[in-house]
Amino acid sequence: MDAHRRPLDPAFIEQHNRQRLSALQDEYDSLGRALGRRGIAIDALRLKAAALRLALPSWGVGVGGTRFARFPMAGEPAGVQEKLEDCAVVQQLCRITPGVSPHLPWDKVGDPRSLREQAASLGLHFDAVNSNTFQDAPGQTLSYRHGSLAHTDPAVRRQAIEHNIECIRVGQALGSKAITVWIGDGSNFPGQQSLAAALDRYLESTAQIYAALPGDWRMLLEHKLYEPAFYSTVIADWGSSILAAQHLGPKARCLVDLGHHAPSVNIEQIVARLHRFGKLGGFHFNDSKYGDDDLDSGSINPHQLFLVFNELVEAEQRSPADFDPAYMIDQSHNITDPVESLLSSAEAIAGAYVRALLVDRAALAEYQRGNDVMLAFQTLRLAYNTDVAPILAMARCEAGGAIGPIAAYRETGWRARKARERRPTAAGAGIV
Ligand code: RM4
Ligand code: MN
Ligand code: MN
Repeated sequence: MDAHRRPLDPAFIEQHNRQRLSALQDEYDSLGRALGRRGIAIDALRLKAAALRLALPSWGVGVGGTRFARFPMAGEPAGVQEKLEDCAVVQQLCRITPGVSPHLPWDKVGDPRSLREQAASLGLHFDAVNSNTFQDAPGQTLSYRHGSLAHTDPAVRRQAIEHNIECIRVGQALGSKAITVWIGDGSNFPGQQSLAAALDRYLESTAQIYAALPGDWRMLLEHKLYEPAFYSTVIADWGSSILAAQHLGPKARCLVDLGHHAPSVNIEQIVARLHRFGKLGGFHFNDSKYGDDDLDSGSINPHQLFLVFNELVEAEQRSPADFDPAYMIDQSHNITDPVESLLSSAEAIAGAYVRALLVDRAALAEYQRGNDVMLAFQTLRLAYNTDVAPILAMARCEAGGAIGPIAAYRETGWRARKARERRPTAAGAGIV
């Protein structure tokens, strides 16, 4: 790999780390002794933290907006090439995000193979490709106003199916191994559509996409409760999702976007259920207070994120052979610098994972067997209350990332430099 194409100078990160390493070592050693007294080897945790992989959303490095406004930021990326550069900055600083999940047609280019090479030269690769039939692309023949894969008109369905098949072909050229299908189809008024027939049409369309999957590919079905449809959504919940995935076949799995559930739904239980039936395909990590807010991971409910990872760690230990969910971030950064939000989110997700690894599973199982409610709860509490920041920082530093990723990013002056170099964009890369 030609390291010279990396956007940040590694010597700069080394310099940043040199000033912080002795304090970090001190904190790491102290935590190591404390964990040692609990029978936990800190070095094994550090290696696990270093091996975690989270794909970045290509649309997440652009500045997003709401349906009221978008406030562009000087220096934000305009096209997919610039988006990759910003993803590479995130990866250089945190070292657990080498994958980028592209969105088509937003990231459409004439030659996907050269885009793949560009990504490789930046130290990146492509993860699951996302199809988009929730809006009309410029020049598109038929409109998705009344739906796409579940539309009443077979010609619209065909167009949406063909778009998904094209996404698979582009994804193959990019080196992806999965397609994520989220549709906006649904209804805004009672009586607007037959709830039963809409699902039938969806199943028929997705079966045709499924048939075009290469042998080693997965199709990730993403459910969402509401929006843009406000009365009913065709794949509204994990129940519809798992039924569809079972109907389609073994390559179809369910994708859990943390923001796509009703408030207070027990998402960790959904995770356990999906895994139990071999249908846990992956995640879109983000956080939410009210709905599909696409806020930074762990910013609103870090405990829920921990509980999700608690199920994942348990699932992996129970059946390691069939455990391989894809982890992706899906966020919209409306008022922060997206690079900083992604760094903060990667840290929060990795932190939830390492805390979940701290849970004494044997003790927990024993307390559960004996119905010792309080000590079972305290087993989780002890893990959750442990500050694992030194483990994450040490893992990052060893991998060539920054001990303090956001501080280091600020020191680089990346955004100010890009504000001088990049053309101001009316249409940015984020979602509105
Ligand atoms: C949706 C869903 C999809 C994402 C779009 C942009 O709400 O989360 O995963 O591709 O937003
Ligand atoms: Mn999503
Ligand atoms: Mn969403």
